[in-house]
Amino acid sequence: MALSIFSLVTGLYVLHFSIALILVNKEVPQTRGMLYPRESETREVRSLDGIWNFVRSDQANPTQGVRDEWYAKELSKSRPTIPMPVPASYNDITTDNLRDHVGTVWYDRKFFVPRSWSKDQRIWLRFGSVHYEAYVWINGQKVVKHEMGHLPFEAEVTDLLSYGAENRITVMCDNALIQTTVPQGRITEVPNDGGMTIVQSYTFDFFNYAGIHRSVHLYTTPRTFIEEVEVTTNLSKDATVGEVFYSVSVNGSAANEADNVLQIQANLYDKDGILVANATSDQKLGGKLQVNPVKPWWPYLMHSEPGYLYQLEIKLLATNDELLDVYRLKVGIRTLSWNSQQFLINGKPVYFRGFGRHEDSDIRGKGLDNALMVRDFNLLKWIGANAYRTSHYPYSEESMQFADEHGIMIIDECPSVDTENFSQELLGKHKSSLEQLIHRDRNHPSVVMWSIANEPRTGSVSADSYFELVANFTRSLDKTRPITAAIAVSNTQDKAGRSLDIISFNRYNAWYSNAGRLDMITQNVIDEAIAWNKRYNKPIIMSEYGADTLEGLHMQPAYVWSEEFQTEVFSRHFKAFDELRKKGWFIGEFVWNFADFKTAQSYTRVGGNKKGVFTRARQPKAAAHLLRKRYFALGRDLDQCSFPEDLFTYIADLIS
Ligand code: BDP
Repeated sequence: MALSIFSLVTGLYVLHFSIALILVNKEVPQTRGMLYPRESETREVRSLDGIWNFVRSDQANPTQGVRDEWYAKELSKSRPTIPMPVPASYNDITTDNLRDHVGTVWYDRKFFVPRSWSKDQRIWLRFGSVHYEAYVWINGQKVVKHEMGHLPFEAEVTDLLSYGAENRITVMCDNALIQTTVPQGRITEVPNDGGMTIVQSYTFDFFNYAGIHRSVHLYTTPRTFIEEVEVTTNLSKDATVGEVFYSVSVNGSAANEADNVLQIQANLYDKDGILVANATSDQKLGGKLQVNPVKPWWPYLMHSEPGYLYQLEIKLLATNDELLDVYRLKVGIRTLSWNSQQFLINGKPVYFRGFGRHEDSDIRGKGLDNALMVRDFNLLKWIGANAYRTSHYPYSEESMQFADEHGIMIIDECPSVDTENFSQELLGKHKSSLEQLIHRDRNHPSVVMWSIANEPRTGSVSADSYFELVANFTRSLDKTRPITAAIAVSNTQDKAGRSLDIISFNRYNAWYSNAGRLDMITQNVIDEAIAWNKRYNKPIIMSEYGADTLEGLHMQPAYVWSEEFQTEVFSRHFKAFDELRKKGWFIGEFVWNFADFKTAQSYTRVGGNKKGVFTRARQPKAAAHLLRKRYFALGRDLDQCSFPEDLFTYIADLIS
C-alpha cells in the first residue's frame, strides 16, 4: 500500500516535472505602434464605420471564399449581400438565424481616398477589434491577418491605396473557437435533421458574439513618425510633486539616418491648458517631466477631484527644428503599491467596491456603442462603485479613456476564460493576449491590476507551471501593476495562487452551492476568504458573487430568482465583507454582474444570465438601491465622501 502511494506521488511528480519541461517560455510576437488614432496638425483620421456589405459562408464550406477569391472583386459579384452595421456583432441583426452561425463571414465596403493623402505621408488601417480572427484585403491585396478578439490591430496600406479614387476593403471574420484559441471552445460535427451539422460549444456562459466589434479607421502619419509612447508616473512621498517618465519610439527613414538626430519635445498641460512642465531630449527619445505642485489621479469618491488628467504633447523634431510629428495623450499621475495585506494608490489603502461586467446589449451584442457606454458610467457613478473588472476580455479603448476621466479603477482581464487542457500552443496565445493587452492599456491610469484569467482550471497539475510562466511573462512586461486571476477551484486544490500578487475568488453561495439557503452565505464567505489568505498570505478580493434575478418577480419570504432573494443574497455577503474588512487583508467586493447579459442557450438560463444589478436595458433592479446605499456608506466610512441627497428616501421624522 505504502509503495503504491509512493509510486503515485512519484508518478505525479514526474508528470509535473515533465509538464514543466514541455511548457517552455517561447518568445511571443511583439506588438508595434497602434497608438489610438488621434488627429493633430500632422495627422488625419477618417472613420470607415457605417453600413458594410455582408455575406455568410456556407457552414460546411468555410474556406470557399478564400479558394474562390471573393476578395478579388466586390462581394456582391460572388454572393448576394445583406447590409451589416459596423461596429456591431452580426448575430442579432437579422431575422433569420445568423445568431448561431459557426465559421467565416465576409464584409466589404468602398471608400474614397483624397488626392491630398498621396503626398509624402503614410496611411494606416486600424481595427479596434474583430472577433475572433480577421483577414483583411485592400483592393484585392492581402493586408493583415489577426487572431484574438477584443484587441486592436493595424497595418500600413500606403502602397495599396488608389489616391483620388475609390478603394475597396474586404474582411473575412472567423468566429470558431477551438482548444488552442483564447478563449477555448470546441467544434463538433453532429447529426441533425438535414444530415450533419457543425456545432460550436464552450464552457463559459456569455454568448460568443462575433463580427467587426469596434471602429475601423484610416489615419495618416508623416513618413517619420511617433510610433509608440510609453508613460509611467511617480509621486513624492507627500504627494506634492509628480513625475512623468516618457519614452518614445520613432519609425521612418529619418530615424535611421545617423546625421539626422531627432529630438523629442514633451509638453505637459493641465486641465485648463496651462503648460506645467516641458523638456527637450536630444539623442535618447525619452525623459522626465516634473510637476510641482501636482494634482494626482484619484479614484471616484476617494477625492473631491477624481480622475484628474494632464495632456502630454509629444513633438518629434528634426535637428533643424523642423516639426515632423505631433501626438497627444492624456496622463494621470499616480502611484500603485501592494504588499501581503494591502493595495495602495498614492500611498492610501484602496477598498474596491465594484462589478464584474460584460460588453453586451440588445441588438448590437458586443459592438461599440457610445450611448450605452456613457449610460453605464452614469450608473456606475450613481451606485457609488469605484471599480470594475473587464470580465472576461479587454473592453473598448474608448471605455478605458472614459474610466481614466471618471476615476473608475479597472482590473484589466485578458480573454482567457475557463482555461484548461494546457498546451504549449495555448500558452503562446495566452501570453500573446496579455502582450497585446498590456501594450494597448499600459498608459491608462485607471488600469490598476492585470487579471491573467477567469476561472482557470487551476486544480490540475499542469496549471502550476503554466500559470507561473503566464504570471512571470506578465510581470516582465509591466512591473508597476499587481497580477491577479479570478479563481473558482477550492483553495486546497488551487495551484496558481502562488504566482499571483492578489488572490481573487469567485463563489456563488446560495446559488450554485446550497441554492436558496440564505443562512449558508455569511460564514462560508468568511471561512473561504480566511482560508485563501492563510494559504497564500496575500490580499484577497471576492471577485464574483450573486444570484439570477428576474426583474419584476417578487416573493416574500425570499425565493430563488426573485428580487427579494437577490437583495438578501447581497445583504448576507455584506455582513461577511464587513467582518473580513476588520482583518486588514480583505481589499474588495465585486458583484456579479453589472447588467443582465446574453448567454448561449441552456436550460439554466431564461433569456440569458440574469445576475445583473441592472437589467439588460440598464434599469435598476431592487437590489441596486441596496447596493448603492452600501457603496456610498463604504465611501463615507473609508474615503470621507459625502452622500448623494437622494440616497435615503424620507420615511418619518422618527427615523434618521
Ligand atoms: C462564474 C463565471 C461567470 C458566469 C457566472 C454565472 O465566472 O462568467 O457568468 O459564473 O454562472 O463562474 O453566473
